[in-house]
Amino acid sequence: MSGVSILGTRVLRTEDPSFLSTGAVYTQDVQDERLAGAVHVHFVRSTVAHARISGIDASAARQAEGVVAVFTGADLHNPPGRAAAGLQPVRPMMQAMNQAMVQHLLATDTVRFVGEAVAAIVTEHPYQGEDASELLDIDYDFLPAVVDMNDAVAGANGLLFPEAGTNVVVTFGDAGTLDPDLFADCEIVASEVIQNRRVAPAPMETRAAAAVWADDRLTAWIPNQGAQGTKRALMGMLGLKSGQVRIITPDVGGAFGAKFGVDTEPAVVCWIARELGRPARWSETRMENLLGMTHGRAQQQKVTIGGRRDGTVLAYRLEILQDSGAYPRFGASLPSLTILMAPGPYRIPRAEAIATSVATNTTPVGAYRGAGRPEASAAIDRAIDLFAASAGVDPAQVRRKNLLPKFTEPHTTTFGAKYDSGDYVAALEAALEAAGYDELRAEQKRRRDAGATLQLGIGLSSYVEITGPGGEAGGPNENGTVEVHPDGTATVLTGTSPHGQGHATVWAMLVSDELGIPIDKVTVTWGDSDMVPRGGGTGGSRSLQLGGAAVQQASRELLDVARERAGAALEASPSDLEFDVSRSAFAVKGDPDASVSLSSLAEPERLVVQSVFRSPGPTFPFGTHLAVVEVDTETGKVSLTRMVTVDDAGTVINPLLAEGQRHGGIAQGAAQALLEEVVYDADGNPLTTTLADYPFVSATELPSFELVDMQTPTSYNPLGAKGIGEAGSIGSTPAVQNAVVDAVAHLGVTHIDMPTSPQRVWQAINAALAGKQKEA
Ligand code: MCN
Repeated sequence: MSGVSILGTRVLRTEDPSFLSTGAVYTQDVQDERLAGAVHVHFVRSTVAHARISGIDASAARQAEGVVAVFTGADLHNPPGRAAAGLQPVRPMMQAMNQAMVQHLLATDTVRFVGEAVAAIVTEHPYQGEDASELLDIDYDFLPAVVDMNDAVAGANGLLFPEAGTNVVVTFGDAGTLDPDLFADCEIVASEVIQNRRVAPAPMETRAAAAVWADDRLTAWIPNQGAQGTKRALMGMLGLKSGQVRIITPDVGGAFGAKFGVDTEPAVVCWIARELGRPARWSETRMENLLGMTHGRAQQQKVTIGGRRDGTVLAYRLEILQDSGAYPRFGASLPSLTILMAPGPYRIPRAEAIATSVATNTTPVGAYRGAGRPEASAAIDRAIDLFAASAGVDPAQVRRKNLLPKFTEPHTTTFGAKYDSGDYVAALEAALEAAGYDELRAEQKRRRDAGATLQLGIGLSSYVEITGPGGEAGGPNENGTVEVHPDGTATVLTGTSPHGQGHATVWAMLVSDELGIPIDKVTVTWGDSDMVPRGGGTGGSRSLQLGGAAVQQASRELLDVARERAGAALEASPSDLEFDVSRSAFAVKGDPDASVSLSSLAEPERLVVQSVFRSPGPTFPFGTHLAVVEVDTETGKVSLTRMVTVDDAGTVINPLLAEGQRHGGIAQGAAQALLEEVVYDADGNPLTTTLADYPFVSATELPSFELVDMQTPTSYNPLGAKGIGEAGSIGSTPAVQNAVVDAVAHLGVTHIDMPTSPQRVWQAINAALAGKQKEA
């Protein structure tokens, strides 16, 4: 017996009342008595992109007010006069990557990017470290900086790691195997080198750590996306055993992929706490965050696309150069995902993709919302528009013609991705209809004919992406534990780790839906490696389809256990009982008065079940984004006026949260197309080190988004849900970029690189007009 399901309804976030009243407790705010008397760590960071450290004189800094200690890379890795502390440098994550490219916890003999931590000053009070850092004398012997990815491949300005013998971190695929005849039968071939710029994740909460040791055991509070993965990474750096580490995840003020695992700074803070026998804390400034936290994207992409004059695409090639930054982190591996998703939702008979990741003297590159898939989408959807322009066919028509037709059984691409279900044409048509595509084109024509200053651009992107990938052998999986208590409340332990996604609300909805316990009586716990020792954390938009499914499964299995107990309590056969969700009670079929409440079955023995949900594979959400922009042809200024999106993530469990995720993703994706870019000068000096220089998007630059609902369930989990956390950032970037190019295409512009700043747009218009004049 069940009442009306709470699933699919717009339940307000249960997290919000405390966020809006008492406030969040970020790592910086943690008031734990174990942290009383903590010292404060300040990192002294390299001011040069590439240099050998010829000497560090810390004597004056050590005398400065409040200074407890000063540590350098040598103190950590080669302590003079005593055995090394067992600290491990960070090695590249994939075996195939050049293993000589190691990162020490503090730079030892060489600095490789501006912002690299060189020394740690430990003080009694915060801010004393910054003052003392003025007295720390670091001598650098400058080396040429490798800033441009193309220079890095060629080894033009030297090598970051001479012992590696190359700046190439890893290659995916082999240029030698590319088919010289790939485009042989194509009537039209279009090609362009496009820049998917480096961007900064810029979460509101910057990085931080707090650490204390007791009985040779570390407890560390670190903002992260998965305590278990953070623990593993920290154990590796500090040479610790599992039983020696407890990670606690306080509230996390945004992460966007960049708080997965752990950076070197928290490891140093943990080491310092042990070394000094005192708790230690660290939190960074915004400038340090922009310098030191991993950046995202940073791909140069050569796209070549060919086909028939009627708009049929026959062949596509993507050649990627990935900037890994100074040390190979997650970003170096991301081209593999870009390659996997290279053809997107299109049916392209012949497609090839290869990639090279290179080290440069810049901040390391990591995951950033979408991680590898927005790059694939940006490449193919820009290519589709280049092709449409060359063929003289409307870009919507080219998409319609080349999208894979609807499928309900998994479809395997030439790159080995197994798309679970999709209806890409329906998503395109829904977006076109919602936007009023034909009227928009008519309005565009009117403005073109009138030679208006403000031209209209319409841009499309049809995407498919992958969520919930990976997992150990046996497929992507996650665990969930549900316990019902005698007082009628329930607790949930989850291996996911929300930082804005609202799992506390949705996991409670799932429990409530199965067990009939009101959501305000369900407490969801995560992010403490002692309480939840196993878990894959939150990333790759995996949480609902794996972690949520595990919570639902655990609830169902708990009911099985409870049914046996209820049978004994009611002296009835368990099969003669039905569970009445509306009363949260078992009753004998046909005799509702003979009943026993679920909570009363939770004693004397605990009523608790842990379950692991395993999916047959990742799922593939899809959709179409349509952007409308106005471009001022005299100044190059772009205004994004409409953003119409269809984002199909299967069955939606909480539309309010799913829409919120779409909003955030669309904003970030549009921002990449319009504004955001981390910039370095030729010597590797970062020019975007404050939020005044780094044009972080805000509501003023964005229209109200027009979200169209579409839900094509997946069969890969009982919820029918795919991921929605990143989709917004995947479709929006190419849609907006395509719209900007479209607005000025009639002037002869064929491509404008991101971000489409007024300067770039103005230059593109002028270059196109000058070209036309020359032709004339
Ligand atoms: N949801 C739903 N129905 C669906 C899919 C999802 O109701 N079919 C709900 C889920 O219950 C959950 C939310 O939408 O509350 C997102 O779920 P999911 O798509 O499973 O994604 P994750 O929870 O795994 O979130 C990860 C994703 C990633 S990878 C990044 S990066 C990202 C993002 O989420 N970073 C964020 N969203 C963010 N939002 C905030 N506020 N801050 C970040 O750092």
